[in-house]
Amino acid sequence: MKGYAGKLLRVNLSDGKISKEQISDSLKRDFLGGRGFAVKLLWDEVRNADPLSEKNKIIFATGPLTGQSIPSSGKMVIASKSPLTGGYGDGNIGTMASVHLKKAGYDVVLVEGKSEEPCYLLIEDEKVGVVEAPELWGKNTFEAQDLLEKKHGKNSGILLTGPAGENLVRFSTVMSQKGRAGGRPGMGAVMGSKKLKAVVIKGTGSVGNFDDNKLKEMGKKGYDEIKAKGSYDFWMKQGTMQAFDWANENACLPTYNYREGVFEFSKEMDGYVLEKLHAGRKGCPLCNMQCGHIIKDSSDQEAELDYENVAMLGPNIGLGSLPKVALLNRMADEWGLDAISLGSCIAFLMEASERGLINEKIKWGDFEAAQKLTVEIGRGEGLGKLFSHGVKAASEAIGKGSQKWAMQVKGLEISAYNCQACPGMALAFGTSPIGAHHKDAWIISWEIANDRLSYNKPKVEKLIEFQRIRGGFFESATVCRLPWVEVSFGLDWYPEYLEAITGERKSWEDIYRLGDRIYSLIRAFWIREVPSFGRKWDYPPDRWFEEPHSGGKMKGIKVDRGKYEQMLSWYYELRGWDPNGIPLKKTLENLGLKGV
Ligand code: PTT
Ligand code: SF4
Repeated sequence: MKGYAGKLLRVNLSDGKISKEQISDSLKRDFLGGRGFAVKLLWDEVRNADPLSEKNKIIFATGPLTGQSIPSSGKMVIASKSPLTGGYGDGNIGTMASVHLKKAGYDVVLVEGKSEEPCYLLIEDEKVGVVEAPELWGKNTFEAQDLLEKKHGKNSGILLTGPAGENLVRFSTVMSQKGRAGGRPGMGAVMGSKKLKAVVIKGTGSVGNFDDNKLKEMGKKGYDEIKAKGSYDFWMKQGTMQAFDWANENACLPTYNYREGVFEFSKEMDGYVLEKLHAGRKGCPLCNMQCGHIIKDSSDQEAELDYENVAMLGPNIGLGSLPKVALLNRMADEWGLDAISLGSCIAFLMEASERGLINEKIKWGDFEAAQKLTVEIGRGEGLGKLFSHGVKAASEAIGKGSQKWAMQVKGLEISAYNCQACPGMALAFGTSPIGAHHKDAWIISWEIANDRLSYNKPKVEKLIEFQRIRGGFFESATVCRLPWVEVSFGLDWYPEYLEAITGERKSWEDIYRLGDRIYSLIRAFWIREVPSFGRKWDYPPDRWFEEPHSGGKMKGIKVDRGKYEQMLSWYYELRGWDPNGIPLKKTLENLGLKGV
């Protein structure tokens, strides 16, 4: 099939063996790419493995749309068995590495085994090698990026783990280009456990498409359409930070460890403040709506900001200064820590201190304490040791009912939307296949605009539709979803692009089925790998059921547990899973997953 490089590069760090394998047309048809390839490979090859042992594997996977001259296509999926959750984990990162990988002749890199010494993987077209790299070990991701760029060229594609990943912090992420981050559920720690500091890719070839002329023409039309959208100018001014004001106005901004949805200092740090402090823009390759906004942080260094990071390291920890938040964000990037999980851990600590559950006195908004804790988490030392396995493990260690306000699902810290008054989004977090990430179903804006407080079946159907498009299609295609989400770029472009690239027409029905196949296989992976897995893993924390907001326009509202139960049951029914969330045999067979 056209549009793919057609090869998987397998690198075993234990014995140094490197091989190149053909990717079959049936794998391409049934799983498309990116997340689809990743879950199939993990299902087939990673069974009962300790995520930080040599038995685990890490996968870097592109899809047919990756690296093409179409809008925002510089993305790849990084996936592994997660050391944070124990189940399927992945993340999506925009980086030159995705573009180079396909040019080098590979759709997927699979790294297995474990190196004795720090190393990096160097891929230069056909030439592939493992390079010893003691000098890189211990370097932060900005320093390591500079060193590798100096050696291999500024334009190389570089994926890195930071010192936090080296120290096996369970929510360490993979970084690229000093500001792109992907793999929230500990993909950085999997690299660290393999002593794999980086993957450096330089490709010079090209992938043959079915109809290059048509693709070129449609790609240009796509870029033009994006620029002509009414929402484009505002997006270019604020990027994802446009969500900040909206979240505060709609009382869903995570504030004081998700106790509240409105922050009293929001006007000091919203998208308009960002506009004033704006010092530059960054982003992924092949994108004409780049969303990385740079400001000078409180130490006068450049830092890149996104809504999630600002909300989690700002209101959620009670800190109302954008330059200070930017500094914490930069530290997270340098250490290679996921900024969402970091914000959740700091907030949990502050609340634990307020409640007298720990000896240390740390007040809400204490910037110095937040910096100190970030370093301690990155090192896995002091108080940081308590948090280096994430907020779920920290709350289990502290006990005393603190699990109720450890803001996570399946072990992954919740991203930046407070859901006491958004039951559909609460279910989206509950059923996200990697733990509480918004990426699979950001139903919240639809919910607030249409049907906020109801718990009905059409809402559950809408949630599944989002999961099919976002978690199924965009993650396996693999391209950025923000053109569609943020400036209403037409979804119908994508089957057209796919056809020009691969030569095969896929209807939306086919695409939804692909998404369902991927979801059921991810579910099967969790069931196989986590013995206690089942319905109880699909609930948000008790805080959302028990503690209503104390102020704001959603004052007094919380999630109704009985009605949530009903929505969850509808969700399973619609997916063809049993009441415990286990896919039925006939569902698996219908999806072509016989034998799973
Ligand atoms: C993503 C998660 C997000 S989602 C954000 S901000 W967001 C946080 N960013 C972090 C960061 O930065 N530094 C850091 N140390 N940790 C961070 N953790 C958080 O990670 C990102 C964009 C964004 S910005 C979003 S919504 C969209 N996500 C996409 C997706 O998931 N799939 C897809 N097909 N397209 C997407 N487009 C957008 O990409 P994770 P990136 Mg990221 C500094 O990976 O693990 O899913 O975590 O990739 O290249 O940085 O682009 O308001
Ligand atoms: Fe990357 Fe942002 Fe562009 Fe998406 S919109 S491709 S995340 S820069």
